[in-house]
Amino acid sequence: MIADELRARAACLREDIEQHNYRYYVLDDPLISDPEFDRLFRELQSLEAEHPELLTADSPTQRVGGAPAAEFSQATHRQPMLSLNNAFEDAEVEAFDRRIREALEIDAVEYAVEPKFDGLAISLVYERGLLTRGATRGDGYTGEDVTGNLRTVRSIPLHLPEGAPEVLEVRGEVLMLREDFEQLNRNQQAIDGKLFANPRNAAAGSLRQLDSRITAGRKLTFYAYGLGYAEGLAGFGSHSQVIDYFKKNRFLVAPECTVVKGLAGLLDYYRTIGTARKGLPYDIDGVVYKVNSLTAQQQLGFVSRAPRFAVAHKFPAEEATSTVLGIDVQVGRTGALTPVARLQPVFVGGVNVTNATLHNEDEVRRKDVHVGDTVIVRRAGDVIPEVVRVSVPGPRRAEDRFEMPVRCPVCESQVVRSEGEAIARCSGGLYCSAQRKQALLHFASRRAMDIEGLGERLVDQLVDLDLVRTPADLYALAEEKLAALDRMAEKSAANITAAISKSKNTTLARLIYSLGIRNVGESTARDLAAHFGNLDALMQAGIDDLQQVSDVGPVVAESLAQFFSEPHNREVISGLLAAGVHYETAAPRPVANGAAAGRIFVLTGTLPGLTRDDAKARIEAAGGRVTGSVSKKTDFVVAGAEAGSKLEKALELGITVLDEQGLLALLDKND
Ligand code: 5U1
Repeated sequence: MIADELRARAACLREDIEQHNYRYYVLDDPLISDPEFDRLFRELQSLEAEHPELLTADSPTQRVGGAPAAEFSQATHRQPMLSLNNAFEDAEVEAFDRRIREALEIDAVEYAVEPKFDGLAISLVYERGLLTRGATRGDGYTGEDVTGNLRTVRSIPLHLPEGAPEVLEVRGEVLMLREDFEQLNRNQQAIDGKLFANPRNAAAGSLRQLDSRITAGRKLTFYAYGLGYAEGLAGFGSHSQVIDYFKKNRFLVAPECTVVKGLAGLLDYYRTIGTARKGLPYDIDGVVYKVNSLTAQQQLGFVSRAPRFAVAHKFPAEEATSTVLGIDVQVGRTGALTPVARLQPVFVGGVNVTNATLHNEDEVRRKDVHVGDTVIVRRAGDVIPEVVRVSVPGPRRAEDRFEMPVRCPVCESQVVRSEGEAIARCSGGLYCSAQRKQALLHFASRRAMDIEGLGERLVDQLVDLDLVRTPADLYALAEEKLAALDRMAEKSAANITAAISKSKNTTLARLIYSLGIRNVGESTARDLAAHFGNLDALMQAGIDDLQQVSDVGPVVAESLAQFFSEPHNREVISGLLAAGVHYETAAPRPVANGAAAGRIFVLTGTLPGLTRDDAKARIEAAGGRVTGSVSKKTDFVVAGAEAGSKLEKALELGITVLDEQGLLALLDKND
């Protein structure tokens, strides 16, 4: 066949295979048998192997995964991925509906209703119809770029049909169907591999694989439920029209999505789905109600980072019965002492529970929990399991009664419970090693300074051996010291030192959050960073200045002022800055501005319409980098006619190969 015919055949095969994928994975209505499908797939594979210039980023052959990545890069969402407010009781749903009716001044509201998946929220960006980025939700503003992994998910279209808008961001959930989860665990068992506690953990573990070939071997499914950033998209009148548009564009949408009228419609839907829940192919933890009219959604807007036009009506958390073996006291980051019931292990809410919180001393008394009692334990989603109530009292000997210790069980400092407060606290501050450990773990956590590998076991040793007292000490840790610790070796020590060093480059919001200031969570840290722009200004701000920041009231302002007035805290901050910790104030350049941004390209062969210099200039203008040789770090190889060994190497390493068209499609948004 001559070149044009081969190109046409490859295009035809790509389209056919994707159509069959769609019939199989989305419609559950295959048109051809598995062997017939395999034949088409193999024909495309061998065509691409013989003529690598025919390989495109959206070829279904790319769904098998590529070379392992060293790490995921960050992906900034052009429109934040918000979370939903929750409702647990009918009365809360009633209040939601009332607020909407009053705000819109109408008698009955039309709602789009759908199941609330227990999976992972995902954003998919299509540029001119080509899937260019898939990212996790992360903190709602910045997630992880997991495009390579998401390409392996068969129900995610790699490109959209003709007439796609300039940019389309589709949001939804990646999950593992129950039957795929059970099959995965059977396979894992057969190879003595790790078993997953529930489909959600299995989906999360599969999506966060640096080696997309592993993800490809796990059966994940994507359900679309919302629109994110879009350019050149025809206006929709309602959410249900958006859902229809997704279906037309080959996305999988929950068949339970529908439209109902008024409060009665909502509550009816909740009960219907609640009854059907056990028989659904996926885990859900509630249902979602959205005002159907998009104009009304806009009018209603948002309140403190959640849409006012939508709510998640959650199912009651799962409960189980267990026995209290003991009541321990845990010391938290701020010194709070929490009584925790040690339990006979029990499987609840998808995990094995061995500890459940009793919150505080008053709660222990109110629930009248003693060692030896049989209790009801509850676990909902990612929330810490809790003891709900006693179901059968135990023998209740004198020693079975819980007493809050008068001295901290870790550092023996005095325990103080201020008047009117429910929480008893260790007064040891950072003298208390438990508080120091928690502060370090918080500092290193993913949403804070994101120091991979600095987990509980290592922090315990670092603090117990007095190698680290404050977060600033982490930056002075010698690799040999780390390597000498229990369960550490040269390689792991080098990885940790590298992760610590990498964390020096951060954002102001993360740095503020990492300090662990009481009452300052992630979103407050972000607001403070945006308002003050630098740490000095924040540290010098008075109570009134602080309260100028949105959502900062007297309590948060007081916590901040108190934290920064403490010489010890100022010292830690100076230590961090002196160690080279520095921050970017502005949010990083949005990746959506360029699928090529930050990516490494290698050019090989002659492109039909671009000189090598042109191609290089365009890639660089889009924020990409062109290097001379192919390695594991290469993101794309752009291959033209008579491409040589670089192409072979790319195929060997599983790197995405683009032809000129593919490159231009990728770069187009940056022109
Ligand atoms: N099913 C569904 N889940 N979920 C989550 N729909 C849905 N919509 C969401 C979220 C966070 O957000 C939009 C209402 C903005």
